[in-house]
Amino acid sequence: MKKILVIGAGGQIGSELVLQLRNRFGEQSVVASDVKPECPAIIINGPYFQLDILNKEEVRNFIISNSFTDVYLLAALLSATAEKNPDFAWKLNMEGLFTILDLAKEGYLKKIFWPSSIAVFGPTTPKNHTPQYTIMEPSTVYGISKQAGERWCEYYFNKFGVDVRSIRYPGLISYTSLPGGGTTDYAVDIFYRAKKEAKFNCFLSADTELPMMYMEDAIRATIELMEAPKEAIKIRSAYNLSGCSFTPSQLTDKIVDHIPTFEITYSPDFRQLIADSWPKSIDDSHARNDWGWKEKFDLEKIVDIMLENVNSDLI
Ligand code: NAD
Ligand code: AKB
Repeated sequence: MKKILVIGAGGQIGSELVLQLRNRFGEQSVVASDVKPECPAIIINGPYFQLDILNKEEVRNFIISNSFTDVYLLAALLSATAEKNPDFAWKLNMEGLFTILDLAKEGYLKKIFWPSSIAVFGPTTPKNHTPQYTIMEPSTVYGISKQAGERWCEYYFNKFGVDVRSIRYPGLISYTSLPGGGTTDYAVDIFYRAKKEAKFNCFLSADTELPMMYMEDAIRATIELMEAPKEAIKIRSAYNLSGCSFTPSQLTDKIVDHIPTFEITYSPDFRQLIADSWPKSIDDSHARNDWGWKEKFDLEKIVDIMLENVNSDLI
């Protein structure tokens, strides 16, 4: 019997992942947890527990006493927030991973999902169709933590047989909860502003191309990777994954098709440097070959769905 714990379940990915996991494995089999005291409204259909991943003893006791089989570890500081608090970002992003990897090493967990990011790449990485295996010299604390995490995941698999799986997510776009402090957040914020006041001041420049993905694709990829047979998973660091790539200016053109009065202005800030260090597009042929990945949402579909569904009262 599968018993799943999602840590960091109150965030942009976690809230949607919990719902999909509950659809698939049953409401009572998927426990959501987060450092937030209140269960976010979107996931009140099943069990919720307030859990701080940095409280190692409590996390260990909770996982062991409840006989969880699978953990999805999502708690982290994202790129922009991490640059403002590098010491804490390193602590949060790394310590929690070791707590969970060690539980699996000791035989208390069967499977772990831990997300990586396109932030593992850096300014010296080839920018177009960035390969799975290439130069990786991340220049942000977030990227350094994700790259180190990938190395440790692969190490725990090789050395101790820990079944840990990971994806280098691109920027994720969704409307159910607001994003949590990343460099790609502009591609979510823009829809709220477009709907609310038909204008948006973008913190990246007009021609900053970045890899992006619609959340439904990302959640499907995550569950497909976790459900794939063990032998199919050839990469134990993290898989490159691609949805679509676009610039703020290309995104604006598509929004204008729906809201002709929409106007964008540009005031690049510290996040521009982060974005400039990341790939423009990703080669995800390993994910396609190993476990059959294929995206469903292109830029046009994303814009249609987002404009129809964002609730601009939230901002
Ligand atoms: P988010 O910031 O929206 O959510 C993170 C959640 O973790 C929040 O609900 C927060 O309350 C919780 N959290 C923070 N500290 C905690 C602690 N000490 N204990 C327990 N929970 C804690 O982030 P997200 O966008 O959902 O990202 C989840 C993971 O996916 C992160 O590891 C992130 O690096 C990765 N990722 C996200 C994206 C993206 O575009 N959203 C892209 C690449 C990788
Ligand atoms: C961020 O911008 O920090 C995240 C990511 C791509 O990891 N969305």
